[in-house]
Amino acid sequence: MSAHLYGDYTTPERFLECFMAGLIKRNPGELEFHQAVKEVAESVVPFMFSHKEYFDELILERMTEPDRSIIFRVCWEDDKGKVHVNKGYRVQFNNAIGPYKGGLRFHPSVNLSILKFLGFEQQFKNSLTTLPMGAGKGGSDFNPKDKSDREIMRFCQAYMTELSKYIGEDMDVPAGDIGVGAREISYMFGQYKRINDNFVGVLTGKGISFGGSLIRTEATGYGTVYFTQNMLNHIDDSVAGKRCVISGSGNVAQYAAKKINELGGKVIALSDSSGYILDEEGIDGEKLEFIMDLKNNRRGRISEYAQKFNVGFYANQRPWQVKCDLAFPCATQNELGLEDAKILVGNGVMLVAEGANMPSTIEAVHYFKEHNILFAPAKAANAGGVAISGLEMTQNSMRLSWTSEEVDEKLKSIMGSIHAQCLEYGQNGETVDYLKGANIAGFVKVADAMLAYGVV
Ligand code: NDP
Ligand code: 2IT
Repeated sequence: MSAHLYGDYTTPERFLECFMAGLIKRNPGELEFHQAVKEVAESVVPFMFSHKEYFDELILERMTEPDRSIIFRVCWEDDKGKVHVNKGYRVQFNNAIGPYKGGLRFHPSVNLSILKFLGFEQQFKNSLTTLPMGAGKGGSDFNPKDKSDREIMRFCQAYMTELSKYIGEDMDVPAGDIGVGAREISYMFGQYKRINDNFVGVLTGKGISFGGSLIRTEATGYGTVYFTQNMLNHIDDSVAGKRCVISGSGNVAQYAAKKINELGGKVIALSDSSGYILDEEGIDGEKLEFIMDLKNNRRGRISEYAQKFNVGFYANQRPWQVKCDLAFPCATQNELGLEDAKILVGNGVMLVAEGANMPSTIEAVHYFKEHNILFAPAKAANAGGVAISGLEMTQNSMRLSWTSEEVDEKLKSIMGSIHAQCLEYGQNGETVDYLKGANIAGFVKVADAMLAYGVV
């Protein structure tokens, strides 16, 4: 065995400790990044003990160091002519199995740690989709709240003016994430096209009239519910009749709610960063349409739903205290901690599916495992979004568009294949450890490609 930078091979536990200490030393203060790596390493390190070639070639060390992190200034003017400066980022994590691929997040909390955790996770998620996509993530600490359309447009143009130097349809293909939806992707695509004078699929999540894929908007939420359906079918159960609680009310939450309703489940709670609403009658039909209009067009607060439909609004609280069968954290990272997990389990939750990226803390994930709760980790459950982004790239390259039905069928099939990969690596006697299954299945494909390239 070759000399190892941080290793002590006595036991997987000892190696993990040394490896994490090295990672923390090399990436000081990046708490979210440490957390995301630890969650993967807890599954992958024991697996590597029976696949020593990954140790010898320092594959895990390589997979935890991005290819590059680009940080730049974004300068823009508001409606009053006042100048603002934000930070812009693109972390190009790994292109072993395809062009860098992953979303852009505009939120005041964005920093390098958050984008590195997201880019790191994206490697495994994109690998699981079965499509040829590497991993990246980017964004800005720009806060889109209370900005006019023109301000959003000027910011997106300024951001893309710099980002355009680093992306390309076969090189790096960004998409949406928190604070970046169809409106922002359109402004950015327009700016890229203006700068480069070529019409190529350099972003996904585009409008349908200019190269977007049908079902991309719905894909993450739908995919999360399809994955849930796979897990429930595996134990001869279904979504029908289940009480469901969803956090968030953005893109992922909205379409998770829509699909749950279609499958006969009942969505009783949704939230935003100011609190949650509880509607025991179920949030469906025109009530869900009200939320979509509120959030996507009027850009208002979820409390307006409580006023309009005369139901409870719980300010500054998360919805995990609501008794439910299925819980779908679909807002943001670390929104579900150990105390929340205890309440959910105490109230009889049977399944938790992560629509958001890393919404559960490591302590919450361990607690779910100890209590045999079915747990769908983000990199498997929410992979439908980037999967359909991959299919948008395919359609752009072929210069054709598939129908909604065709794309939806492919989405179902991809989510089924991710489920099968989780079973392959996560079956544990009678039960399935979906986290372990997703981590190892996602790891193996990228790791084998990296091994094949030699030392690069
Ligand atoms: P949106 O911007 O459409 O919606 C985000 C939702 O989460 C809003 O309801 C927002 O509330 C809430 N939220 C955001 N930040 C916080 C916070 N710090 N505390 C509490 N609530 C918060 O984003 P998406 O729906 O696209 O993304 C949601 C999650 O899903 C993210 O984790 C994202 O990374 C993940 N994801 C998204 C994919 C996609 O295709 N869009 C694909 C895979 C994963 P408010 O409006 O009040 O800020
Ligand atoms: O976290 C994610 O997978 C996304 N935000 C979607 C990325 C993409 O390229 O569609």
